[in-house]
Amino acid sequence: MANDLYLPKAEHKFSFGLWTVGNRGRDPFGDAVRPGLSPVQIVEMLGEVGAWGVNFHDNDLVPIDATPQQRDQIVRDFRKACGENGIVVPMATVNLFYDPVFRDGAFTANDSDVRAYSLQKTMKAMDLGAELGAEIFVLWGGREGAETDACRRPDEAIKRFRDAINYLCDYNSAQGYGYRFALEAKPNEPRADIYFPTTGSYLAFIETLDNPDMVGVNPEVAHEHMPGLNMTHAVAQAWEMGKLFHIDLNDQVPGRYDQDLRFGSANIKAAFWLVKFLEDVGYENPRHFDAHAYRTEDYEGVKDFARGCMRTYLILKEKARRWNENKEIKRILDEISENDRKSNVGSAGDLLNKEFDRSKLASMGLQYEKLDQLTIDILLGAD
Ligand SMILES: [Mn+2]
Repeated sequence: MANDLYLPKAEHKFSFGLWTVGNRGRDPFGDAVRPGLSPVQIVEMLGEVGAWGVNFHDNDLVPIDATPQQRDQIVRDFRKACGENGIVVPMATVNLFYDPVFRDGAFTANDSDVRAYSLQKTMKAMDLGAELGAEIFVLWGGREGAETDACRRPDEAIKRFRDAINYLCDYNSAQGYGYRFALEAKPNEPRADIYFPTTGSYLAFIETLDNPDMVGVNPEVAHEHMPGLNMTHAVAQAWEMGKLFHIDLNDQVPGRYDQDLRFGSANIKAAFWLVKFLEDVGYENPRHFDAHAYRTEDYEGVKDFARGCMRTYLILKEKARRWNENKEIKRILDEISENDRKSNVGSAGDLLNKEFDRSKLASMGLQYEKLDQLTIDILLGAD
């Protein structure tokens, strides 16, 4: 059956955070619309919809004020539920944004006690993740920013952030956890401006760390689309540098507040190029959906949302296969690659003496209109 193509399987490595399907629909203007689900209930739901993995912030799983005994009981129950539902824990992260203590940032806060507490909280979150088998540790610095640059020099914030990541890399080595850290950029929200606003900012920063090999990025569709950037280009740069350790899939209309929409639901063409890229290059790390259901949905609607994320990915994967096998597209791509092979730059002396026919080079149509329409035909099912 053709529709089997669109059923999620473990090999697809589809994961959801506890905070995604567990999202209760709170927004800045309204309270929760759905009852809370326990981590065990969420794992049961993920098993039911066919997901492969579950991720968590420390406090999604263990409340910030839990006793050590409560923590251990929660971990036991959660581990059991994962086992019973065939769900793995590929990634863990730390919440350094919700508690009021982080109002001025975590690793970049002006108060050194806040910075030290943030490191301690992160190390404990790393312990928790390692206990449950996580191999990737995501860091999203939601509060690492400013409303006014009067508060600190931004280069000081960058230095503090570097010190924190170096410290955590040392802890990772000392404990033998073998985590790969994945830094997640966002330009703004909840702060007016967040440091390291784009994936490219982090890719440059990583090279300045003591252990750059231990650190990569976690690009998120919504975070690149908010300022109108091209997610696939950010992902491609990370991939080409060997830094695409994790990915957050969702959707977002550019220029709006942080929407975290179901994957592919707003910009189907952008989602297509992203899936095609990931599949063409053979990306094998988790495919994490960092999104949540509309505020209008009940429990069943949340499952529709989760199934929809995975189904859209798999439909687009099949569309990418059709794109790669389309004869007309292949013919145009062959012509493009012929043009790619015409010139060999050679030595500087040879190149300086070579004559180019500029007007001829500029006169030939490149057929990108046709290529794009063939893409649209495939996406709309008219191929
Ligand atoms: Mn995210």
